[in-house]
Amino acid sequence: MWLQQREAGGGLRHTCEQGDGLASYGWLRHDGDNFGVQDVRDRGLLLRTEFVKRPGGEHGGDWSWRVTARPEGAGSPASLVSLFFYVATDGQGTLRPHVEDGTRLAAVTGTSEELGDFKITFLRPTTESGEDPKYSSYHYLDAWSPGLHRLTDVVRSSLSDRFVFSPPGGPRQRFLAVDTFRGLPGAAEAPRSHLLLHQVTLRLPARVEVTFESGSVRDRRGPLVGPALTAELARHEAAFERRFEETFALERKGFPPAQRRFAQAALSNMLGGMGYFHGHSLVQSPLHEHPVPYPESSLFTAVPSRSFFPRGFLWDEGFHQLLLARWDPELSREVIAHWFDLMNAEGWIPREQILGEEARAKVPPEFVVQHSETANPPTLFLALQRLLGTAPLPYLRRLFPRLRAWYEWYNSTQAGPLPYTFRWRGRDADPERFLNPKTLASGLDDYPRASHPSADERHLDLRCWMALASQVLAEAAERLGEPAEPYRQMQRALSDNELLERLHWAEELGAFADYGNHSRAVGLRREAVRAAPGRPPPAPRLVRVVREAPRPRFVGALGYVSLFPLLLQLLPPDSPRLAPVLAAMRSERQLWTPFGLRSLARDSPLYMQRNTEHDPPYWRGPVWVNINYLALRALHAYGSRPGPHREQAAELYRELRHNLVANLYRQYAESGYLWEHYSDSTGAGQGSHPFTGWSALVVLVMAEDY
Ligand code: 6A9
Repeated sequence: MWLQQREAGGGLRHTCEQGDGLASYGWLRHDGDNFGVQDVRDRGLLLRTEFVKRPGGEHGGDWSWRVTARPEGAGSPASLVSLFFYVATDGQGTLRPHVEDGTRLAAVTGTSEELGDFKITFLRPTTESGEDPKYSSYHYLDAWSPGLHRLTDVVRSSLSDRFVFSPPGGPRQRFLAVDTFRGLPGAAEAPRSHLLLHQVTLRLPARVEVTFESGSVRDRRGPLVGPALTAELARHEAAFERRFEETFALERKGFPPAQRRFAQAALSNMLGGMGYFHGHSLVQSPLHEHPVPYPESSLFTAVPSRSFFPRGFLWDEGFHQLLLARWDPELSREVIAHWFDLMNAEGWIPREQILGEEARAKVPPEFVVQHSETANPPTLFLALQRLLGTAPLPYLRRLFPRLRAWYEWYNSTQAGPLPYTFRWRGRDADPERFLNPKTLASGLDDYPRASHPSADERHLDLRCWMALASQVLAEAAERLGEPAEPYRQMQRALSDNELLERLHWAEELGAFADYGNHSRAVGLRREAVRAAPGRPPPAPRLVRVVREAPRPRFVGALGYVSLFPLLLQLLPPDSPRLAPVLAAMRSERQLWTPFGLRSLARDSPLYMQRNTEHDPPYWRGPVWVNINYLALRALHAYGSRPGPHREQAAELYRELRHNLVANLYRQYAESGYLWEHYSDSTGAGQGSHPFTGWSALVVLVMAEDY
């Protein structure tokens, strides 16, 4: 945690929150294992945090952190800053403080189940170069918290402004420091976390180092601090640069240094954002009246956004692993194994993983419950496809029964009304409340589907995902010598273009489409809401009006869903449908923008329409990187296979790649972030940020690694 001691009092920061408006923050380099460098830019203060791990012993070895704080931009030099370093237990383990001179927490010794015995040492601060000691004030806190999710409150409620910073010969300044802990306001919760916190207060610039030494490491070569730490950081830095170039070859491809740093930051944030979560999901199943807690489980996973969505999302993860599988296939296999271990007895994996108190603290209650009939695209098959060739057979053998169970779950629970059709379950139940009831299961939330949800729907994207799943299952079965024919047979049926056309080609739209009970004339009408007595009238409510009766027909929406037969490469290179699909992609009236492919055609009825007064358009226009990645991957393939559209696909590929990369880089350079999605009219980043989940696939696009 840190605090800029300003005359006005300053604000304590623990985590970087999107709403705080920080100029930027994130990992610049991170190898996912032993090394990372991160910058946090907070209103005139630049914090650089660096760590190195040194493996050894039986508990993961030693590590050291270095924090360098300096003023930046409009920040005033020599301003007073506090850095807080803490250690806390999480339900088990013990901690013992070692205090010097009454207020300086010099070290913490302790033990825990996972770490065994350890010692954490807080070194005395130095100047930025590390050469000279730096005058500082020290305070410490020894407190109990109901859990890790309340630590900020514990510290904030312990701050007092009765302290005065008075360096010899320098100006005096009042400041905030931790004082005695008097308990948290509100209902008493049982203590679960023992917290020991070390506060250092000093003038900028400065540097502080912290070491963690594991009790089971023998023959330590001396502490990992000062010049030794500098040398280790430099060694890891050079190794990272080499490995990055060996893996992605961006320098060889001619990307200038600034763009390479952008790509490194994208990868590093995905790696550095990975988390190890533990807890249980809350699940609503048709068997129970109320949601029930699932058994506790652990999940090692990447996340879409470190600050805004710091938890696992099923279909996001398949995209994350496309990138991570290139950087570190073993890490990727481990993550995928964790995900498959979350499967229930029926073969279902919950879509959003909100495990533990810390994760739950970030989610509004209405989003916590997962529904056991709701799917999410099986993108883990995309990642597996990439890993199949090199995955060790024993790993595949253990995974295979789960792959089969998952596949069968989709086949049996998401089946459509006709043979070889599929339907997402769990669309919004109350259609009258929405312009078009959402389909969260598909991952494309508000992308237009049939206006009146029914059992007669056929969803094209799910059908294409199942073709991919069948193919990957067949390949896995073949590698293991298991019967592959049922999967091959399914793959053939799902990629039979004649059948695909009959089920999903909408002649009137000139595109592939969903089918269902659909009205072409649906709108939202403003309806005044009566004011409560003595209150100002609330904003008008939007209610849905249906001006044309729905009937079974193709859904008149052209967008990402229409592209799926191309995206997952189910169209043969000589398909007569390739021409109209490519034309829709390249048309500026439809999907083409200078920033990437937009999610819904500009001439589509629901283009950029709100779904309710509270729901702005999401997958109804903006440019999303995951689908653009799939498009590039497909265009790259069509552009390198003989066929009548080879040249056109190759040309589209070059232009689209250029547009996507140029815009993501420009937005990053201007705003300091990668974003959840991008405006199709200006290219500006939108939604959650930093979003270094699938938006980080830009690295693979730069590398042309599909
Ligand atoms: C809302 C907000 C403080 C929505 O990237 C994760 C998912 C995607 O899987 C999905 O395709 N995102 C996309 O349409 C974000 C979903 C966030 C839902 C939770 C809570 C409060 O946060």
